[in-house]
Amino acid sequence: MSADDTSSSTFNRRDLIRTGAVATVAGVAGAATGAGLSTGVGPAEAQTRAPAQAPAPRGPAKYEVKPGELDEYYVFFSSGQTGEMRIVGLPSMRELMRVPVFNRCSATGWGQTNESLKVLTEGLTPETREFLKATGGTYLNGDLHHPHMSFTEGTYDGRYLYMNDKANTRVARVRCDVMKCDKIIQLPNQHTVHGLRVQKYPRTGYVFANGEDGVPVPNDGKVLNDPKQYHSIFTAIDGDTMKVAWQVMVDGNLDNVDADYQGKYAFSTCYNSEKGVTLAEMTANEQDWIVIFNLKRIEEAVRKGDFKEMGGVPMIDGRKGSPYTRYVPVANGPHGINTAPDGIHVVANGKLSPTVTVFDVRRFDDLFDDKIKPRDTVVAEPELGLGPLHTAYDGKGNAYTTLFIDSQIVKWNIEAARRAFQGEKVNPIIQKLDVHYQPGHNHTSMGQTKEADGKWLISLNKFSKDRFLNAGPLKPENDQLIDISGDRMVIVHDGPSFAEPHDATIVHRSKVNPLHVWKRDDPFFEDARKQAEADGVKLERDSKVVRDGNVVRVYMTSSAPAFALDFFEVNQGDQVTVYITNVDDIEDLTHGFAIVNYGINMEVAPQATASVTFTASRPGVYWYYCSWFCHAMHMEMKGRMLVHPRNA
Ligand code: CUK
Ligand code: CUA
Repeated sequence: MSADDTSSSTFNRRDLIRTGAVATVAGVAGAATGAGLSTGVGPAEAQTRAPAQAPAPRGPAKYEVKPGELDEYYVFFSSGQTGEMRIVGLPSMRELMRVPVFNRCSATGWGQTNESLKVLTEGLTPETREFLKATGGTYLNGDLHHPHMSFTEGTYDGRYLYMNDKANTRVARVRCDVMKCDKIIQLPNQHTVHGLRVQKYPRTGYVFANGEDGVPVPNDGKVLNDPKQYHSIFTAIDGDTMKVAWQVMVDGNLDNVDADYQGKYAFSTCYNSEKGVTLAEMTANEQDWIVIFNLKRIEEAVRKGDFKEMGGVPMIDGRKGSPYTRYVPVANGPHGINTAPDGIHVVANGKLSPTVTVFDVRRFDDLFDDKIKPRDTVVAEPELGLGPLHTAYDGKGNAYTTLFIDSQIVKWNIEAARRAFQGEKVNPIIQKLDVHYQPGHNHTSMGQTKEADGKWLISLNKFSKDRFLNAGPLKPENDQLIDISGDRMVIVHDGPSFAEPHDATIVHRSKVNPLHVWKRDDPFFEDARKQAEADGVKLERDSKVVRDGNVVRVYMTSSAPAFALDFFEVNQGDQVTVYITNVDDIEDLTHGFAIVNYGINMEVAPQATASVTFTASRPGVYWYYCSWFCHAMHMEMKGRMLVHPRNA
């Protein structure tokens, strides 16, 4: 780090504090609380601040998204252990929607409706189904780390978002036309899935999922401390069918993954070359790897049958020495891995080492043909600072790396790093910016595509400490918005977020075009439609009760401000399914259906059908009501369920 870098970064922190104080004194709401810079800062305040933030010539007005205006970008955020996906507008950083995926959602009924339970259960492994029988058939938690949009020819195509569940080894898909999860699968043979990214070219294609923890294979409880029997698994999923295409058994623990822009390779950071099972063992070596997967060779092996079938999927042996993989040594404990928009460079982030390692993907062909040695694929290894975790790009040859321990983002030039690696006296570091505090992932606008536009960077900081009003010992994270359109990075907004956005994908709004109301023939409620047909019912027209022994189906339309049935009767012990079809087709006219003291609530958006099944185990009168505010008479949108007592 040069003297200039040190001083500019210490200046930044002091300046931010001073800026907050100036804004407060000037009576401008918000700068100190983090909201002001993107909303209400006028020209007078900008002038006051100018001397303090010397090299920041641009006025703050451009960050403002006025009331009624729309953002330029969607950000698809993960939510870590909350288990949902979040949609945020950028640059306003306004949260637009939460999409339940691995979690149970009280507002939408995700995890309770038949439609969502189908998604949540149909892709579980047979062993898990058996295991979950006692607890209702589905997991109630998830740990969603990495949401990534499908690609066509190196850029986003607006079809799907894919994401992983680190907690229960699942991969989910969200349909971008309705922003609902339509598929979840659990990966066999694998123990956790951490890194997830998708094939960029020619299209997605594969969804790559890293198995992080090694477990004995088979994991039958007979082995604890025999490292030779522990294996980590790399999985490629077919993103169209959401079925596992193939798996590769590797040495070490896989962390993060990315793919090239040529459609030939995927590559993962890999730690624990020691094959240890305790922290001391896992970090004993000075060196770990990135593992490169040769997609064409693996596909060929699957065609020719060079695999073992395990858990119903082809398992390829990709351990060291295999023709399907190459292991390139890097410093101990690499974490993020990110392909640059130039289609050439791949950066593996050091984490335990202050360096990042830069690879040139054009050399991977020669590596697999054994014409060069593994380390010959490395073209730069700049020392950036403490705790490099993830790197983003601006499409202009610069990279932005988070430094977890230093609480900074370092902007550096890839070409300069290459020249320095060849011995030239050049410092690739352009600027170090303090962020608040301890950043994990960072992301640039369209930066994971060929269309990186170099306008915005967000830093997903793990700690917020003093940046917001104290809400108790459990604190939010802090997602900071940084303008990178000029020569210097400038923080323009602090945004608190609840546990725990690891990762995000910033997509220009021109790529995404969701529906305003559901289409009646949507596959999401196909089962309901089929059942209704069998019962001689047309969902959007008929409201009636169909009895079949002690199985009862209640069909009901909803149209503001009334349910078509204001009353239905069942018997204690009946298995009841209520199908609600929202026949309103006005944008934003969502109804809900809740039954008091029965623990039931679900959302029914315009033109959708939703259904819920329960046992009418308690007798009495139970009001059901609309739970989504739909009309001036919303409070009156209700009816009664009478459950006749069993022995009456
Ligand atoms: S990981 Cu969390 S900071 Cu799961 Cu992408 Cu790096
Ligand atoms: Cu329907 Cu509120």
